[in-house]
Amino acid sequence: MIKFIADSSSDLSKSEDFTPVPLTISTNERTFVDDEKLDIKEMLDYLENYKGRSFTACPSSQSWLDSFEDGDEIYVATMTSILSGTYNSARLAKDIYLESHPNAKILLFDTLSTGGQLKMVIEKMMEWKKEGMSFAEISEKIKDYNDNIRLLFAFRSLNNFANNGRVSKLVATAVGTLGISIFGTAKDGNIAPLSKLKGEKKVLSAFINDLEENGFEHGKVSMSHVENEDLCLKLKKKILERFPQAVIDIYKAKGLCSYYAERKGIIVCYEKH
Ligand code: X90
Repeated sequence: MIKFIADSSSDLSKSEDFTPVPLTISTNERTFVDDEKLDIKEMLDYLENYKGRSFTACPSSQSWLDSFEDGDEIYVATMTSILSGTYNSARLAKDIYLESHPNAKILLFDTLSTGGQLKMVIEKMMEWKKEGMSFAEISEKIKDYNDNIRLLFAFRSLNNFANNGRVSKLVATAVGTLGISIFGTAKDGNIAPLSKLKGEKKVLSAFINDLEENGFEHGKVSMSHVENEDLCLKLKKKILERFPQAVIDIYKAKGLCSYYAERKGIIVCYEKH
């Protein structure tokens, strides 16, 4: 059986060919599993009122192993190994699975990114497979495809990043101010803030400028948001005015990305050429 698998930061839902493997979001009192049953609004409300600390955890090797079940040709993509143990735990599962299934083929790919980029990588591998590409060809081509995707974000807060030691407190402060967004990208597998912007107009221009500077013309754009469809629709309109051939997809972030992007955050990934 051919399987496509990614951790839940891909924001992809379970389907016949695709299996998401959940991360978890926890406080000392509750754990939220980032699966189909998670009520994201309820989680965000709870965390907003919770006084103590919250944290996330990568999937266990056992949950990766469970997702591999019955697979003989398995394509796995993960979020960045620089910020999460997700890739390593999948690597361990891969080794264990191959011991008991020596004829299976497993491609395990570290996107050094997350969110829409991970989603686009999985969708591309599925598309290639449908077109009849072999395991070897897909394994060879996926890095170039991944390198051609750029991730951008605009967040109102970096509190959860800072509290989990994934960005310095210094970068995180000054963002909490009303109307200020932090605009940034993913670089070498890490979060890389680019600028602080005041007001929605500046945020929209920052996205458009970035697309222009990177030579965007007619690729796919994947936008995820945390309770902010409005900003995505505005950005979609602006992108289409400037690049009428862009193929734009807007959707709600699932649990893990919602936790880090926080309310009103958006993540935009695009194919540069
Ligand atoms: O292992 C764990 O507990 C998960 C840690 C995840 C930390 C990063 C989550 C990013 C979520 C933010 C996108 C912007 C930064 C991209 C950097 C690659 C969404």
